[in-house]
Amino acid sequence: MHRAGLLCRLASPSRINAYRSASSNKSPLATSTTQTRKNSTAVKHEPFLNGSSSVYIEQMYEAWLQDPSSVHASWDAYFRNVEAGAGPGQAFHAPPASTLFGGGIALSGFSTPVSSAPSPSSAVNASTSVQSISDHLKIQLLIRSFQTRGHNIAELDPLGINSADLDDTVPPELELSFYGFGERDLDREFLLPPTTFISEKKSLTLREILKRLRQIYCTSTGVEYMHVNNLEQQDWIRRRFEAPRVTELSHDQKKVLFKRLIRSTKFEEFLAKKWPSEKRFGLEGCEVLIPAIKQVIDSSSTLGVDSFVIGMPHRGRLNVLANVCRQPLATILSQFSTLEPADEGSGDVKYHLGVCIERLNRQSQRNVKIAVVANPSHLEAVDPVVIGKVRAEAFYAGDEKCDRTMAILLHGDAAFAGQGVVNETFNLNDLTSYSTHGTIHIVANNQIGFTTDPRSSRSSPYCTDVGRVVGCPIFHVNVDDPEAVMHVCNVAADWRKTFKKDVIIDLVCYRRHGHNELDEPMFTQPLMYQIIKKTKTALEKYQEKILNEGVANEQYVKEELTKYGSILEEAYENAQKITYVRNRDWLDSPWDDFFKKRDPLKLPATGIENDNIQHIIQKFSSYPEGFNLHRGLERTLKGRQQMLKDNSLDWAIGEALAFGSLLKEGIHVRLSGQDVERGTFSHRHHVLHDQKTDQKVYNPLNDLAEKQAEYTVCNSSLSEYAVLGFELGYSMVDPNSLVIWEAQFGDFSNTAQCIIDQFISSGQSKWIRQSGLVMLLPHGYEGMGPEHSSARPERFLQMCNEDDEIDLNKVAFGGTFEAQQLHDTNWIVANCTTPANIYHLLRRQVTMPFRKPAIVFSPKSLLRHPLARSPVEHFEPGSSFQRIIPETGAPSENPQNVKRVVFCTGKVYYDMVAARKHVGKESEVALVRVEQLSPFPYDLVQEECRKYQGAEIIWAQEEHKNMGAWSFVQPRFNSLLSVDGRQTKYAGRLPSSSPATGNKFTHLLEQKEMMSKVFDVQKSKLEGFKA
Ligand SMILES: Cc1ncc(C[n+]2csc(CCOP(=O)(O)OP(=O)(O)O)c2C)c(N)n1
Ligand SMILES: [Mg+2]
Repeated sequence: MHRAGLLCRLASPSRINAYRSASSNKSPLATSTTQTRKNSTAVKHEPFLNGSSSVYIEQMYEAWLQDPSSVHASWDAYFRNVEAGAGPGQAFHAPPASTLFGGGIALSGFSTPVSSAPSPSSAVNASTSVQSISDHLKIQLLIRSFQTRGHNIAELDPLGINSADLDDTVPPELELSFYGFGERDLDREFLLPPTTFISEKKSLTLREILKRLRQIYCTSTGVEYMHVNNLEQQDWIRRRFEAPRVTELSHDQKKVLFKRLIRSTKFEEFLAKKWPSEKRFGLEGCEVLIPAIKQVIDSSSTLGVDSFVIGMPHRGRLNVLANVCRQPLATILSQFSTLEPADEGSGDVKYHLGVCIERLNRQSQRNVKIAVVANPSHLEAVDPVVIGKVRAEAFYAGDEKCDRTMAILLHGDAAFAGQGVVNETFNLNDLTSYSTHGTIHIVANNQIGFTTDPRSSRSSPYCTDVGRVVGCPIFHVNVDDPEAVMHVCNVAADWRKTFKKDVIIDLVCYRRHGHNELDEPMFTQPLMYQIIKKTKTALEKYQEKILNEGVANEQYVKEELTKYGSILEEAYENAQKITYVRNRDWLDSPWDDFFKKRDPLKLPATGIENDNIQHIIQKFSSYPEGFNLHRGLERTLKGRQQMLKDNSLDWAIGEALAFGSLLKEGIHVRLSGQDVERGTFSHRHHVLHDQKTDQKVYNPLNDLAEKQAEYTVCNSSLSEYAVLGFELGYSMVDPNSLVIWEAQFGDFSNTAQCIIDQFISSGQSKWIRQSGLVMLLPHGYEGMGPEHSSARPERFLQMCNEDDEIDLNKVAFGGTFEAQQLHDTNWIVANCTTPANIYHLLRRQVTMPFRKPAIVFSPKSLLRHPLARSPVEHFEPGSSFQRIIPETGAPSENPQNVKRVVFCTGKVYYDMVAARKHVGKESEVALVRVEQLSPFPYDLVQEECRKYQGAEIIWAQEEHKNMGAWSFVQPRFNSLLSVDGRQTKYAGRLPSSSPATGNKFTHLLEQKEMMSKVFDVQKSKLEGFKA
């Protein structure tokens, strides 16, 4: 099926013509005089012209126009006939039985002679000329077939047993017989089409053409690029692989390569010798990975890149840290000892750790920064994080096109083909607010995934096929030809620099040992491992090669081997002297300056001055003159002005005041997610669209002040995993920023669960890396069914690191209690009910002296709820984030009359306010909102409980009992209350497997049942109640 697809594409003129008319004005057939246009149409309509031959003939036609003698006599005759007005199919004089494709497709319509056309070349034997044209077309097709399919038969497997594309057959179009050619034709000379660069000469014998094509496309490099839909880019690649001698290295380059192979190979050997029973996920079988990464860095650095962010899995990671980043060897080796950690954090296994190192690149003589981003076991999860980090680095450096900043992503073959996040990440590359202008991907394709054969782990021919979706070239290369590897690395770096697009280097290799060094591979891959046992290392092979070529002598080889051996031994000795491990040595995104300036237990104020509030709202509710705003939005903006007059600000204004004030303070704000520009629930409208001019937009929050920071608000692709990962990576670069990811509905965040579990909740603990990322997760039971009600607060709460018991004898409330809690938490979980509180919470993210992720359950109906409003004073100096919003009505004035104090969180509060009124219990039930669930506001909860001494204490929630905050708050309440001999009771829905009913009637019924429990009234009392 795969092959048939390719053939169809080769033979599709409509695609080629459509492409050409859309992309090229230069074609003489499209732009010359009327006469030429007419003739070109005739040429185009010739029945023998298919998509692949038309380019060739068009170029010949162009040459003929300049100089008729520049083409073969038969073409001269043909073009003259066309010029003389011969119609489609009539310009050729052909024998009736001629065939084009080796007996496959018959040339029809060629047999009618054009008697009326004056032809000075009528003497030319018609049969000979058609045969010649036909043969040239075959040659052109042959060349194109090698360009398209040559990689399928390239010798890519260093073991010589597998085919990297999982197919051992030879595509027929790569065989001479397919074209009807045989031995007799080998020494015939053919003109070369302009779509090849295999020779500087205009023609070659078939023998030479074939030899060169096989050498270029079918030996140790398989170049897969004909899916790139751009002729300029195709030609660019052709030149870099087809031109004679392009892949040759100088003696010096060969020596550098040899030394790098020594380091890579001997590093693994050394670890294996010293720690034979330790897992290290060694690189044996793909040692060339180290020289490959270094070559990419050398070339890219020479081309102007000075910051590299690397994402990679376990395989060869220690080697990369040692030999690419040059993390001190002793520091790496000390990870093999059982040493006590000297600083904070729970740490991680050695093959997951990150680093960030600045050093001089010897080849380019430029300073480079290389960061390897810490990652979990979860393969490929780090990809979007790396891309986000690159994007942020480039943003802060003003490097708009990522000329100086780039990502290198390393992959295993099985993971690259199997993990969906790879595709999600690829899909970010051309999106304006997410692009990093090209990533270089390197696959350590050892043709196995743990114990699984590629035939069981992918349905596509190559493990790299995902890259075809975005049209990136793919260079497959046999690792036993390290010089070919160096060449593709250079081309990849140059490609990225020139076209700012992704490129994949597929290092086809093997895995010398089991999945890790303790695994027995013969259990599952006996034949493969019998061959591996007999296979020499790439270093041994390359050593032989350079000795044979006279590039180096035995003494040089020995000296180099000894030199690196001593370096390793010395490092080993030094490692023995190290008595502790420092997690800080493994930080991928250090913020030293940020922490130096701050008191870790001081929480600065978050209120802003009234005139600032007025200014931001005024901007947020207006638009430039001449801008054609939608009528409905005009009303919305007017409504915002009215709210200011009424001193009753809504959610959208709360958000805008947080963002706007930070922007004016020079803090970059980025809000990303699906449809965030407008807001899923149409409350935000941060990007206004002119109703008459396409693409004309106005973003008021980017028009606040001349010196403000940039506000990026961007609708994302329909991805959670990659986009959340991206924003996390973005947030890691500069602590003085507010980075927010918003889910369309909170429940969709679980498709990004790995980023949440492995990075956001545990990142600081594992890698001492902080992030102030905010996740906005719309949440609330509004009868929208099981999938749009719950953002699953229970899951986030369950992952909080806080103790669910408090020892009141040991803890003192007041003072720095609140700051200390925030300092110690792994993340903040909040559910705000007022615009002012979300505003303070967002501002606090940036004013805090440290960074913590914030999980915020955000509202849907509250965005427009008349009670969910805040007065201006609640944003002004003196106001601050309220961890708890106490009861302020009648019950708080007469607490002794209160029979029940009901704690809750989120939007259900407003439902309860309505129900309380409905059942007439406004003075005897106090309603308290817990706005910050974690860290749990023990101090304030205690205060509220003690205020209502005689009251029953209730936790009310709209989520089912096995969901929501109940299981989180219950032990906390009880550990507080036990000293006073009290405890809390649950009021809400019963346990359930589904988060919410899909039936509106049942929903309303459940709401009433809940209220009857909360207020301790008969259900009948709630007749007519609707929340
Ligand atoms: C998402 C995920 N699923 C499963 C695993 C378990 N696992 C660890 S390594 C591995 C095989 C990886 O194969 P490949 O990507 O080819 O890399 P290699 O180990 O061959 O270098 C698997 C399945 C994992 N780490 N991550
Ligand atoms: Mg593998």
